[in-house]
Amino acid sequence: MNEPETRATPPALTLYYSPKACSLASHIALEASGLAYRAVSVDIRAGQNRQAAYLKIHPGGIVPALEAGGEVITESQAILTYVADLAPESELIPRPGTRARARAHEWMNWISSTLHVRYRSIFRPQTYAGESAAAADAVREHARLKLADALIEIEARLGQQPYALDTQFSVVDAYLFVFYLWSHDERIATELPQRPRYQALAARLFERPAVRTVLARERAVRAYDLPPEFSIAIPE
Ligand SMILES: N[C@@H](CCC(=O)N[C@@H](CS)C(=O)NCC(=O)O)C(=O)O
Repeated sequence: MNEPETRATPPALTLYYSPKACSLASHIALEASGLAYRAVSVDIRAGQNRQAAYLKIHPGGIVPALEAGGEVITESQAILTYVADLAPESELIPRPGTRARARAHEWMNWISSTLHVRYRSIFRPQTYAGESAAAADAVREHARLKLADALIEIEARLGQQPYALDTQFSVVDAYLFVFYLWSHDERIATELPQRPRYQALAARLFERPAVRTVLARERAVRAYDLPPEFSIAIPE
């Protein structure tokens, strides 16, 4: 377990995902890595994540989970980093010990702890508000404002470079892609700030074969909507 693993000695990999959930990032990373893996859908909307079979894999009933060599790894940032490190020639994350690597973790940690939380507060305010409907409304309303701030921050952080980490596509882009899709969810119900850099990034990612393969696979399980600018080109 403590020896570094590489593509030469990869463990058997199984990703548990739900269509259009945050697990989409791990799904794209695995596809982009070129590693052999199995993808198993655990549809949250159908409640499959709360069934005994899945709770044996992840007692919290959360996706993503990655089974790797008999162990289960959870948390998107951990899975994304592990998958990228397993296939170093895919250059999905900068090498350890570099500032670029620190930037990758800076992005991923912010996405997990801030960006994702804002969406969750809108989509499932009861996570933070408990049973009270009034508290849920307050959480949702506040999160809408905070989501707008986060999108403005993403625009600023993206700068002029083609990808989140400058010129190299990475797992950070896969992670950002998920939340670009989520920014088109009708439950947000308020106008969000313009996000041209984020949109350009998402359009660039949408052209990548790994992204298209994964979207087609997930949408065959549950045909989720894509932002209007993407819907035409997706192969069914
Ligand atoms: N911090 C976790 C969050 C994972 C998470 O929130 N997963 C959601 C889907 S996006 C989930 O499985 N929700 C099911 C539930 O809460 O019942 C990560 O980044 O992997």
